Amino acid sequence: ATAGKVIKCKAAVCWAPKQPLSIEEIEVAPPKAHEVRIKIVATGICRSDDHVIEGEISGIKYPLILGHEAAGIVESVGEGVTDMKPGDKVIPLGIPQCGKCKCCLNPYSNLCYKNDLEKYSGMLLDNTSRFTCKGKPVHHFIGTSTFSEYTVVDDIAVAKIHQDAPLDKVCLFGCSFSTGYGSAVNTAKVKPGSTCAVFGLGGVGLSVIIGCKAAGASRIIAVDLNSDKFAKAKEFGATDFINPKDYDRPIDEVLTEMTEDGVDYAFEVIGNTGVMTSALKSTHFGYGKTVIIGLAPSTATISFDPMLILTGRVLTGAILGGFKPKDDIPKLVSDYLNKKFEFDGLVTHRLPFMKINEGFELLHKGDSIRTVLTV
Ligand code: PAD
Ligand code: ZN
Ligand code: ZN
Repeated sequence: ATAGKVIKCKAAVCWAPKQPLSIEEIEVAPPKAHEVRIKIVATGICRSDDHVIEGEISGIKYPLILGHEAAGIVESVGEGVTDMKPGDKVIPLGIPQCGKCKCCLNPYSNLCYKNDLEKYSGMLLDNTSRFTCKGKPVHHFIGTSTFSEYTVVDDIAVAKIHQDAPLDKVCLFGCSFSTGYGSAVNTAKVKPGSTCAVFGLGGVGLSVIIGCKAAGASRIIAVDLNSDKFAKAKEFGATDFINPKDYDRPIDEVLTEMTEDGVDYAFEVIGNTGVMTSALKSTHFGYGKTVIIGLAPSTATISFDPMLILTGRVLTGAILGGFKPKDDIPKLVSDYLNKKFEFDGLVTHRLPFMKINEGFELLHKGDSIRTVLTV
Protein backbone atom coordinates (compact mmCIF):
# COMPACT_ATOMS: atom_id res chain seq x y z
CA ALA A 1 0.00 0.00 0.00
CA THR A 2 2.97 2.30 0.53
CA ALA A 3 4.86 1.25 -2.62
CA GLY A 4 5.48 4.16 -4.97
CA LYS A 5 4.47 6.71 -2.34
CA VAL A 6 6.43 8.99 -0.06
CA ILE A 7 6.53 7.53 3.48
CA LYS A 8 6.38 9.87 6.47
CA CYS A 9 8.11 8.35 9.48
CA LYS A 10 10.41 9.05 12.41
CA ALA A 11 14.20 9.28 12.12
CA ALA A 12 17.05 10.44 14.36
CA VAL A 13 18.54 13.39 12.50
CA CYS A 14 22.07 14.63 13.18
CA TRP A 15 21.72 18.35 12.35
CA ALA A 16 25.24 19.34 13.35
CA PRO A 17 28.19 17.86 15.27
CA LYS A 18 28.43 17.74 19.06
CA GLN A 19 24.73 17.71 19.85
CA PRO A 20 22.24 14.96 20.64
CA LEU A 21 20.40 13.38 17.72
CA SER A 22 16.96 14.80 17.16
CA ILE A 23 13.93 12.59 16.56
CA GLU A 24 12.06 14.18 13.66
CA GLU A 25 9.31 13.38 11.23
CA ILE A 26 10.94 12.90 7.83
CA GLU A 27 9.80 12.03 4.33
CA VAL A 28 11.34 9.00 2.62
CA ALA A 29 10.94 9.03 -1.18
CA PRO A 30 10.21 5.81 -3.05
CA PRO A 31 13.19 3.83 -4.36
CA LYS A 32 14.42 4.73 -7.84
CA ALA A 33 15.85 2.19 -10.29
CA HIS A 34 18.20 -0.29 -8.59
CA GLU A 35 17.22 0.90 -5.12
CA VAL A 36 15.44 -0.78 -2.23
CA ARG A 37 13.28 0.80 0.48
CA ILE A 38 13.59 -1.00 3.81
CA LYS A 39 11.58 -0.96 7.02
CA ILE A 40 14.29 -1.05 9.69
CA VAL A 41 13.50 -3.50 12.53
CA ALA A 42 16.67 -3.36 14.65
CA THR A 43 19.75 -1.15 14.57
CA GLY A 44 22.88 -1.19 16.75
CA ILE A 45 24.91 1.78 17.97
CA CYS A 46 28.55 1.74 16.80
CA ARG A 47 31.41 3.99 17.83
CA SER A 48 31.77 5.02 14.17
CA ASP A 49 28.36 6.77 14.38
CA ASP A 50 29.63 8.51 17.50
CA HIS A 51 32.82 9.67 15.73
CA VAL A 52 30.55 11.54 13.29
CA ILE A 53 28.39 13.00 16.08
CA GLU A 54 31.59 14.18 17.76
CA GLY A 55 32.64 15.92 14.53
CA GLU A 56 35.84 13.88 14.19
CA ILE A 57 35.40 12.84 10.57
CA SER A 58 36.11 15.56 8.05
CA GLY A 59 34.09 15.71 4.85
CA ILE A 60 30.85 14.59 6.48
CA LYS A 61 27.90 16.67 5.32
CA TYR A 62 25.21 17.64 7.81
CA PRO A 63 22.34 17.21 8.37
CA LEU A 64 22.47 13.46 7.98
CA ILE A 65 20.88 10.26 9.23
CA LEU A 66 23.48 7.96 10.80
CA GLY A 67 23.26 4.22 11.56
CA HIS A 68 24.92 1.35 9.69
CA GLU A 69 24.45 -1.82 11.78
CA ALA A 70 20.90 -2.92 11.10
CA ALA A 71 18.46 -5.47 9.81
CA GLY A 72 15.03 -4.95 8.30
CA ILE A 73 12.38 -5.98 5.81
CA VAL A 74 12.07 -4.86 2.20
CA GLU A 75 9.05 -2.53 1.83
CA SER A 76 9.36 -1.93 -1.93
CA VAL A 77 11.93 -2.12 -4.71
CA GLY A 78 12.75 0.14 -7.64
CA GLU A 79 12.84 -0.80 -11.28
CA GLY A 80 15.44 -3.40 -12.24
CA VAL A 81 15.85 -4.94 -8.78
CA THR A 82 15.70 -8.67 -9.37
CA ASP A 83 17.32 -10.26 -6.32
CA MET A 84 14.92 -8.88 -3.67
CA LYS A 85 11.19 -8.43 -3.18
CA PRO A 86 8.88 -6.89 -0.56
CA GLY A 87 8.89 -8.97 2.63
CA ASP A 88 12.46 -10.22 2.27
CA LYS A 89 14.73 -9.91 5.31
CA VAL A 90 17.83 -7.85 4.57
CA ILE A 91 20.95 -6.22 6.03
CA PRO A 92 22.03 -2.82 4.62
CA LEU A 93 25.75 -2.67 3.76
CA GLY A 94 28.08 0.20 4.69
CA ILE A 95 30.31 -0.85 1.82
CA PRO A 96 28.60 -2.05 -1.35
CA GLN A 97 29.63 -4.84 -3.69
CA CYS A 98 29.10 -3.85 -7.32
CA GLY A 99 30.78 -7.01 -8.53
CA LYS A 100 32.45 -5.18 -11.43
CA CYS A 101 35.17 -2.84 -10.15
CA LYS A 102 38.85 -3.75 -9.66
CA CYS A 103 38.37 -4.32 -5.92
CA CYS A 104 35.24 -6.43 -6.37
CA LEU A 105 37.05 -8.53 -8.97
CA ASN A 106 40.12 -8.90 -6.75
CA PRO A 107 39.62 -11.90 -4.46
CA TYR A 108 41.62 -10.22 -1.69
CA SER A 109 39.71 -6.94 -1.43
CA ASN A 110 36.22 -5.87 -0.45
CA LEU A 111 36.60 -2.13 -0.86
CA CYS A 112 34.20 -1.64 -3.77
CA TYR A 113 34.83 1.56 -5.75
CA LYS A 114 31.20 2.58 -5.12
CA ASN A 115 31.82 3.01 -1.36
CA ASP A 116 31.21 6.41 0.23
CA LEU A 117 33.77 6.05 3.02
CA GLU A 118 36.31 8.75 2.32
CA LYS A 119 34.34 11.01 0.02
CA TYR A 120 31.26 11.08 2.29
CA SER A 121 29.04 12.48 -0.47
CA GLY A 122 26.06 11.58 1.71
CA MET A 123 24.14 10.62 -1.40
CA LEU A 124 22.95 7.43 -3.02
CA LEU A 125 24.75 6.37 -6.20
CA ASP A 126 22.66 8.61 -8.46
CA ASN A 127 24.01 11.51 -6.38
CA THR A 128 20.70 12.49 -4.77
CA SER A 129 19.12 11.89 -1.35
CA ARG A 130 15.80 10.16 -0.60
CA PHE A 131 15.29 11.99 2.71
CA THR A 132 13.77 15.37 3.50
CA CYS A 133 12.97 16.97 6.84
CA LYS A 134 11.16 20.28 7.33
CA GLY A 135 11.49 20.90 3.60
CA LYS A 136 15.27 20.40 3.56
CA PRO A 137 17.20 17.51 2.03
CA VAL A 138 18.96 15.29 4.57
CA HIS A 139 22.14 13.35 3.72
CA HIS A 140 22.60 9.60 3.83
CA PHE A 141 25.50 8.03 5.75
CA ILE A 142 27.68 5.46 3.91
CA GLY A 143 24.60 4.42 1.96
CA THR A 144 22.81 2.92 4.97
CA SER A 145 21.16 5.53 7.29
CA THR A 146 19.48 3.02 9.54
CA PHE A 147 18.56 5.40 12.40
CA SER A 148 15.20 5.75 10.69
CA GLU A 149 11.98 3.74 10.55
CA TYR A 150 12.47 3.55 6.78
CA THR A 151 15.56 3.98 4.61
CA VAL A 152 16.44 3.66 0.93
CA VAL A 153 19.64 1.95 -0.21
CA ASP A 154 21.26 1.03 -3.51
CA ASP A 155 20.65 -2.59 -4.45
CA ILE A 156 24.42 -3.30 -4.47
CA ALA A 157 24.48 -2.15 -0.83
CA VAL A 158 22.01 -4.59 0.70
CA ALA A 159 22.25 -8.33 1.40
CA LYS A 160 19.23 -10.60 1.38
CA ILE A 161 19.42 -13.00 4.34
CA HIS A 162 17.68 -16.18 5.46
CA GLN A 163 13.98 -15.72 6.27
CA ASP A 164 14.43 -17.40 9.69
CA ALA A 165 17.06 -14.90 10.86
CA PRO A 166 16.18 -13.06 14.12
CA LEU A 167 16.61 -9.45 13.00
CA ASP A 168 17.25 -8.11 16.52
CA LYS A 169 20.39 -10.28 16.64
CA VAL A 170 21.70 -10.52 13.08
CA CYS A 171 21.77 -6.73 12.81
CA LEU A 172 25.28 -7.03 14.28
CA PHE A 173 26.43 -8.61 11.01
CA GLY A 174 26.01 -5.15 9.48
CA CYS A 175 29.09 -3.96 11.35
CA SER A 176 30.62 -5.06 14.68
CA PHE A 177 30.56 -8.83 14.44
CA SER A 178 31.55 -9.05 10.76
CA THR A 179 34.28 -6.45 11.25
CA GLY A 180 35.87 -8.02 14.32
CA TYR A 181 35.48 -11.66 13.35
CA GLY A 182 36.65 -11.04 9.77
CA SER A 183 39.66 -9.00 10.92
CA ALA A 184 40.88 -12.09 12.77
CA VAL A 185 40.01 -14.80 10.24
CA ASN A 186 40.36 -12.95 6.89
CA THR A 187 42.69 -10.01 7.42
CA ALA A 188 45.13 -11.40 9.99
CA LYS A 189 44.50 -15.06 9.13
CA VAL A 190 45.20 -16.03 12.74
CA LYS A 191 46.86 -19.45 12.96
CA PRO A 192 46.15 -22.18 15.52
CA GLY A 193 48.37 -21.97 18.59
CA SER A 194 49.20 -18.30 18.10
CA THR A 195 49.25 -15.38 20.53
CA CYS A 196 47.01 -12.37 19.86
CA ALA A 197 46.66 -8.97 21.54
CA VAL A 198 43.41 -7.04 21.18
CA PHE A 199 43.48 -3.33 22.09
CA GLY A 200 39.96 -2.04 22.83
CA LEU A 201 37.13 -4.27 24.03
CA GLY A 202 34.00 -2.73 22.56
CA GLY A 203 31.60 -4.60 20.29
CA VAL A 204 34.22 -4.76 17.55
CA GLY A 205 37.19 -5.73 19.76
CA LEU A 206 35.22 -8.50 21.47
CA SER A 207 34.28 -9.80 18.02
CA VAL A 208 37.99 -9.90 17.17
CA ILE A 209 38.42 -12.11 20.26
CA ILE A 210 35.63 -14.41 19.02
CA GLY A 211 37.47 -14.67 15.67
CA CYS A 212 40.88 -15.32 17.28
CA LYS A 213 39.38 -18.08 19.42
CA ALA A 214 37.59 -19.63 16.44
CA ALA A 215 40.88 -19.60 14.51
CA GLY A 216 42.53 -21.55 17.32
CA ALA A 217 44.66 -18.89 19.02
CA SER A 218 46.00 -20.32 22.28
CA ARG A 219 46.62 -17.01 24.02
CA ILE A 220 44.45 -13.91 23.63
CA ILE A 221 45.56 -10.83 25.56
CA ALA A 222 42.77 -8.32 26.11
CA VAL A 223 43.81 -4.68 26.64
CA ASP A 224 41.48 -1.90 27.77
CA LEU A 225 41.56 1.17 30.02
CA ASN A 226 38.18 0.10 31.41
CA SER A 227 38.62 -3.06 33.51
CA ASP A 228 34.83 -3.58 33.51
CA LYS A 229 35.27 -4.90 29.97
CA PHE A 230 37.41 -7.87 31.04
CA ALA A 231 34.55 -10.13 32.17
CA LYS A 232 33.00 -10.21 28.69
CA ALA A 233 36.40 -10.59 27.08
CA LYS A 234 36.96 -13.66 29.23
CA GLU A 235 33.54 -15.03 28.32
CA PHE A 236 34.49 -14.80 24.62
CA GLY A 237 37.89 -16.47 25.05
CA ALA A 238 40.50 -13.94 26.22
CA THR A 239 43.14 -15.54 28.44
CA ASP A 240 45.07 -12.51 29.78
CA PHE A 241 43.89 -9.04 30.79
CA ILE A 242 45.86 -5.82 30.81
CA ASN A 243 44.79 -2.39 31.94
CA PRO A 244 47.50 0.08 30.85
CA LYS A 245 46.63 2.18 33.91
CA ASP A 246 48.14 -0.55 36.12
CA TYR A 247 51.60 -0.06 34.59
CA ASP A 248 54.03 2.82 34.65
CA ARG A 249 55.82 1.85 31.43
CA PRO A 250 54.78 1.55 27.78
CA ILE A 251 52.28 -1.20 27.24
CA ASP A 252 54.23 -2.65 24.28
CA GLU A 253 57.11 -3.33 26.69
CA VAL A 254 54.76 -5.16 29.02
CA LEU A 255 53.38 -7.26 26.16
CA THR A 256 56.81 -8.00 24.67
CA GLU A 257 57.99 -9.25 28.05
CA MET A 258 54.90 -11.35 28.68
CA THR A 259 55.18 -13.09 25.32
CA GLU A 260 58.91 -13.65 24.79
CA ASP A 261 59.60 -10.91 22.24
CA GLY A 262 56.10 -10.11 21.09
CA VAL A 263 52.73 -11.33 19.94
CA ASP A 264 51.97 -12.96 16.59
CA TYR A 265 48.98 -10.68 15.92
CA ALA A 266 47.90 -7.33 17.32
CA PHE A 267 44.58 -5.60 16.64
CA GLU A 268 43.89 -1.91 17.25
CA VAL A 269 40.15 -1.56 17.84
CA ILE A 270 39.94 1.92 19.36
CA GLY A 271 40.88 4.54 16.77
CA ASN A 272 43.83 5.93 18.74
CA THR A 273 47.03 6.48 16.73
CA GLY A 274 49.23 6.17 19.83
CA VAL A 275 47.73 2.75 20.49
CA MET A 276 48.23 1.81 16.81
CA THR A 277 51.97 2.38 17.27
CA SER A 278 51.99 0.42 20.55
CA ALA A 279 50.19 -2.43 18.81
CA LEU A 280 52.83 -2.49 16.08
CA LYS A 281 55.65 -2.41 18.63
CA SER A 282 54.12 -5.24 20.61
CA THR A 283 54.34 -7.68 17.69
CA HIS A 284 57.25 -10.06 17.18
CA PHE A 285 60.04 -9.08 14.77
CA GLY A 286 60.27 -11.11 11.59
CA TYR A 287 56.59 -12.00 11.30
CA GLY A 288 54.25 -10.12 13.68
CA LYS A 289 51.14 -8.72 12.05
CA THR A 290 49.17 -5.66 13.16
CA VAL A 291 45.64 -4.98 11.95
CA ILE A 292 44.18 -1.47 12.26
CA ILE A 293 40.40 -1.52 12.71
CA GLY A 294 39.76 1.62 14.77
CA LEU A 295 38.76 4.77 12.92
CA ALA A 296 41.12 7.60 13.96
CA PRO A 297 40.14 11.29 13.74
CA SER A 298 40.64 12.57 10.17
CA THR A 299 43.55 14.84 11.11
CA ALA A 300 45.54 12.15 12.96
CA THR A 301 48.73 10.63 11.56
CA ILE A 302 51.02 7.86 12.76
CA SER A 303 54.79 7.95 12.89
CA PHE A 304 57.06 5.09 13.85
CA ASP A 305 60.60 3.85 13.39
CA PRO A 306 60.72 2.21 9.94
CA MET A 307 63.04 -0.45 11.40
CA LEU A 308 59.88 -1.98 12.86
CA ILE A 309 58.71 -2.80 9.33
CA LEU A 310 62.15 -3.40 7.82
CA THR A 311 62.61 -6.18 10.32
CA GLY A 312 59.57 -8.01 9.00
CA ARG A 313 56.55 -6.78 10.87
CA VAL A 314 53.39 -6.27 8.81
CA LEU A 315 50.89 -3.46 9.23
CA THR A 316 47.50 -3.70 7.57
CA GLY A 317 43.82 -2.91 8.03
CA ALA A 318 40.37 -3.62 6.68
CA ILE A 319 36.83 -2.39 6.56
CA LEU A 320 34.09 -4.82 7.55
CA GLY A 321 36.63 -7.53 8.29
CA GLY A 322 37.50 -7.98 4.64
CA PHE A 323 34.20 -9.70 3.89
CA LYS A 324 32.74 -9.19 0.42
CA PRO A 325 29.49 -8.09 1.95
CA LYS A 326 26.78 -9.03 -0.51
CA ASP A 327 28.23 -12.53 -0.97
CA ASP A 328 29.51 -13.21 2.52
CA ILE A 329 27.01 -11.71 4.96
CA PRO A 330 24.14 -14.03 3.92
CA LYS A 331 26.55 -16.97 4.44
CA LEU A 332 27.54 -15.65 7.87
CA VAL A 333 23.87 -15.35 8.82
CA SER A 334 23.26 -18.96 7.75
CA ASP A 335 26.32 -20.11 9.71
CA TYR A 336 24.89 -18.29 12.73
CA LEU A 337 21.52 -20.01 12.27
CA ASN A 338 23.45 -23.31 12.13
CA LYS A 339 25.11 -22.34 15.43
CA LYS A 340 28.62 -22.13 13.96
CA PHE A 341 29.27 -19.16 16.23
CA GLU A 342 27.67 -17.32 19.09
CA PHE A 343 27.80 -13.61 19.84
CA ASP A 344 24.54 -12.82 21.61
CA GLY A 345 26.52 -11.63 24.65
CA LEU A 346 27.69 -8.59 22.67
CA VAL A 347 24.27 -7.03 23.09
CA THR A 348 24.19 -5.65 26.63
CA HIS A 349 21.28 -3.24 26.19
CA ARG A 350 18.05 -3.10 24.22
CA LEU A 351 16.12 0.15 23.92
CA PRO A 352 13.21 1.46 21.90
CA PHE A 353 14.42 3.53 18.93
CA MET A 354 13.08 6.74 20.48
CA LYS A 355 15.64 6.37 23.32
CA ILE A 356 18.58 6.46 20.91
CA ASN A 357 20.40 9.24 22.81
CA GLU A 358 20.28 7.12 25.97
CA GLY A 359 22.07 4.44 23.95
CA PHE A 360 24.84 6.90 23.05
CA GLU A 361 25.14 7.91 26.72
CA LEU A 362 25.67 4.26 27.69
CA LEU A 363 28.45 4.08 25.08
CA HIS A 364 30.09 7.27 26.40
CA LYS A 365 29.99 6.06 29.98
CA GLY A 366 31.56 2.73 28.96
CA ASP A 367 28.54 0.90 30.39
CA SER A 368 27.44 -0.88 27.21
CA ILE A 369 29.02 -3.13 24.63
CA ARG A 370 26.30 -3.00 21.99
CA THR A 371 22.95 -1.31 22.43
CA VAL A 372 20.39 -2.55 19.92
CA LEU A 373 17.46 -0.24 19.22
CA THR A 374 14.16 -1.78 18.28
CA VAL A 375 12.58 0.38 15.62
P1 PAD B 1 33.82 1.11 21.67
O1 PAD B 1 33.89 2.53 22.01
O2 PAD B 1 32.63 0.32 22.09
O3 PAD B 1 35.12 0.34 22.23
C1 PAD B 1 36.38 0.94 22.34
C2 PAD B 1 37.05 0.40 23.60
O4 PAD B 1 38.38 0.95 23.66
C3 PAD B 1 36.38 0.81 24.90
O5 PAD B 1 36.16 -0.36 25.69
C4 PAD B 1 37.37 1.77 25.59
O6 PAD B 1 37.36 1.65 26.99
C5 PAD B 1 38.68 1.29 25.01
N1 PAD B 1 39.75 2.30 24.96
C6 PAD B 1 39.65 3.62 24.64
N2 PAD B 1 40.86 4.22 24.65
C7 PAD B 1 41.75 3.26 25.00
C8 PAD B 1 43.16 3.24 25.17
N3 PAD B 1 43.90 4.35 24.98
N4 PAD B 1 43.76 2.07 25.53
C9 PAD B 1 43.01 0.95 25.70
N5 PAD B 1 41.68 0.89 25.55
C10 PAD B 1 41.05 2.04 25.20
O7 PAD B 1 34.01 1.06 20.08
P2 PAD B 1 33.59 -0.04 18.96
O8 PAD B 1 33.99 -1.39 19.42
O9 PAD B 1 32.19 0.23 18.51
O10 PAD B 1 34.55 0.46 17.78
C11 PAD B 1 35.96 0.45 17.94
C12 PAD B 1 36.64 1.24 16.83
O11 PAD B 1 36.51 0.55 15.59
C13 PAD B 1 36.04 2.62 16.60
O12 PAD B 1 37.09 3.53 16.26
C14 PAD B 1 35.16 2.43 15.40
O13 PAD B 1 34.93 3.62 14.69
C15 PAD B 1 35.99 1.43 14.61
C16 PAD B 1 35.21 0.59 13.64
N6 PAD B 1 35.81 0.20 12.47
C17 PAD B 1 35.18 -0.61 11.62
C18 PAD B 1 35.90 -1.08 10.38
O14 PAD B 1 35.24 -1.56 9.45
N7 PAD B 1 37.21 -0.97 10.33
C19 PAD B 1 33.90 -1.03 11.84
C20 PAD B 1 33.28 -0.66 13.02
C21 PAD B 1 33.93 0.16 13.93
ZN1 ZN C 1 30.29 0.32 12.77
ZN1 ZN D 1 32.76 -2.84 -6.78
